[in-house]
Amino acid sequence: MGYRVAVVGATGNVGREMLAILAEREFPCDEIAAVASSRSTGTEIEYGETGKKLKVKNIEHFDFTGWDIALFAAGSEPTKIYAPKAAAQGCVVIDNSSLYRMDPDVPLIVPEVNPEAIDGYTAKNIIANPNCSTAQMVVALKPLHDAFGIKRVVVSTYQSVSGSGKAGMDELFEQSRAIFVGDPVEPRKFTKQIAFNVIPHIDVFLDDGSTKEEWKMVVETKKIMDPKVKVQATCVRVPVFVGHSESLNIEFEKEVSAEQAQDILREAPGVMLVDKREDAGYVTPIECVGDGATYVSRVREDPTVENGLALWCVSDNLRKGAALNAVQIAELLGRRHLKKG
Ligand code: 11C
Repeated sequence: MGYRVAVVGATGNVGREMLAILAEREFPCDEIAAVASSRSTGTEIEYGETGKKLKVKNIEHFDFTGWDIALFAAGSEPTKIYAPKAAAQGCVVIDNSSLYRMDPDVPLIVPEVNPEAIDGYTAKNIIANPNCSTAQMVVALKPLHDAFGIKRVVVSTYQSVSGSGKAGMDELFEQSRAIFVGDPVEPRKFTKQIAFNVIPHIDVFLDDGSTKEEWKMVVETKKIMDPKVKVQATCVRVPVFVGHSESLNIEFEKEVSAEQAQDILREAPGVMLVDKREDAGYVTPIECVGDGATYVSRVREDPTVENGLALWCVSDNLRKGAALNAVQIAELLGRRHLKKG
């Protein structure tokens, strides 16, 4: 006996990945529904590579009663309306938007980092999935925090355009083509030209001069891992289709060597250490597309601070950063709470 699972926002980048990952990981589904806005109603969408096609249902008329789990990848506005409705109808919502992440009654979960926090989901029947740049960072940081105690992290991100949805991917493609054929380049989704450029601006500006993406990395890391850890982030959009990269400088309470950190990371859940200190002995975003791991490379001591380390971390932002983490949460929920069979 399996679960009845609805994927809401099934036609978007993350929704499609959710369906693919549910199929790939053979999540025990008795029934699966692809749900989206009225624009997509009636279209067909593939359920992974199973050959099975799902007819997209209209969220406006979808009744969540009797459904066990709804994976939401619908953005904040529709989520605001339909996630509480689903939760009230008895379906546990696992939400990929930023709407509920900082709600004290909603657990914010990365299964490798804070699985036990999921037990608080009953307060609202909602569980939040973190921002993609936070998820991969905390997977890499947690084993090091457990061993050496992190005081402060300085992170600079190199975030792919898929983080801003299909429109961002289309814009990078169109601008690259336009530049090659000599057509004019018009920024639409991004504030400046993204092709052959980098943009130090993701999400809106806040009063202190940081951006909301940077703020998310700070507050989400504290909620998931440890409120005492200080984080300073600079988030940058780069002309890469899929895969977010991060350069991290970490200060620890305890003395740490690069070798000790490598040994810990080699065994850490969700981490893949690729760190050969030779040409191509590190990971780039292209190599992690379609994979679930958080790759860590370039681990080295940072002699400019006491007990400092620097490292490079890369992951598929649509997978560990979104869809995979959501499915892992569903698996965790099944193991700890919604047992079947
Ligand atoms: C980006 N990290 O790369 C964002 C996308 O809060 O879930 C995900 C935004 C979020 O643009």
